[in-house]
Amino acid sequence: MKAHAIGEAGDLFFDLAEEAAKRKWFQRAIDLMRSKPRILVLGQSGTGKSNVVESLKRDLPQVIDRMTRTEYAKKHRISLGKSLVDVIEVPGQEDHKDRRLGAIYGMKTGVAAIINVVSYGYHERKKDVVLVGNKQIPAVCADGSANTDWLAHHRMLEIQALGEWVDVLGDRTVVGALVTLASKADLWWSEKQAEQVEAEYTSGAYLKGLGPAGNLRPSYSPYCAVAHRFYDRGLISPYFDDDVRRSLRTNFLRILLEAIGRT
Ligand SMILES: Nc1nc2c(ncn2[C@@H]2O[C@H](COP(=O)(O)OP(=O)(O)OP(=O)(O)O)[C@@H](O)[C@H]2O)c(=O)[nH]1
Ligand SMILES: [Mg+2]
Repeated sequence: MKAHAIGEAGDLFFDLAEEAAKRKWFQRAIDLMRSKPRILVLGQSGTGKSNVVESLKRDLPQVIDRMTRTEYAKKHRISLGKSLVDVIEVPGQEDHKDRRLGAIYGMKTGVAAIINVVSYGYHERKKDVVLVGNKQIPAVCADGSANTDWLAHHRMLEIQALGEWVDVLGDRTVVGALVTLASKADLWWSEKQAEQVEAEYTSGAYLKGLGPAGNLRPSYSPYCAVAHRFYDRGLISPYFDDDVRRSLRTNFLRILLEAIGRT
């Protein structure tokens, strides 16, 4: 072959390679723009939603400071297994009810799954005292144990919060599945307590509070996003360690992938 013919063949090869690369990038850009399965993360302020979302991005996220609350609904594009998904978290604070309802009512169709984050009442928010009636209830007792009145009050708020969305989203044509995620297992983990927490979220007042959302193939998963002392001074369960955290994470990711049909 003459030198100039070799040169032309070479140019053609490079043109084709360049074209293929362009198309690949173009396809990738289209794939990225195309809408992804949406996962909506709900739950009261301080249950641990944002830390759960961060733990979907990396195995061990930083503990979010309790003064850093989510102010607006946020979308995160995250790799889950082999899929990209859009995870939308809502602000849980009472003051942000309008913003939260805006995000909930905006979900007219196509929510692959809801993750409702609860934490057995271990809500850690800006204040560490709550006024119930005329009684001041601190979160943590002097001996480092969590105050049972604080826990009971916040469990009641978790059930109340269901009322904001179950009538709108408790519809199988809108939402594919519901996972109740009982986070902060590092604070409450033990064999006996794990049974108690599971019963709390699979029966009784919580199940009743789900109302129509009981049709969303509800599943339950205990979880821990980060190990952290309650209000920096509470006790961590002596039965909890990093092996437990990892196995809960693996189990939750399996349940979530199953829920969105991506196993
Ligand atoms: N022990 C423990 N603490 C956690 C865990 N996840 C979060 N926390 C703590 O709980 C606090 C609240 O968690 P966030 O994820 O910010 O709560 P949120 O539900 O996003 O709250 P809003 O943004 O107000 O709606 C954090 O500041 C952490 O201190 C967990 O898995 N275990
Ligand atoms: Mg948040």
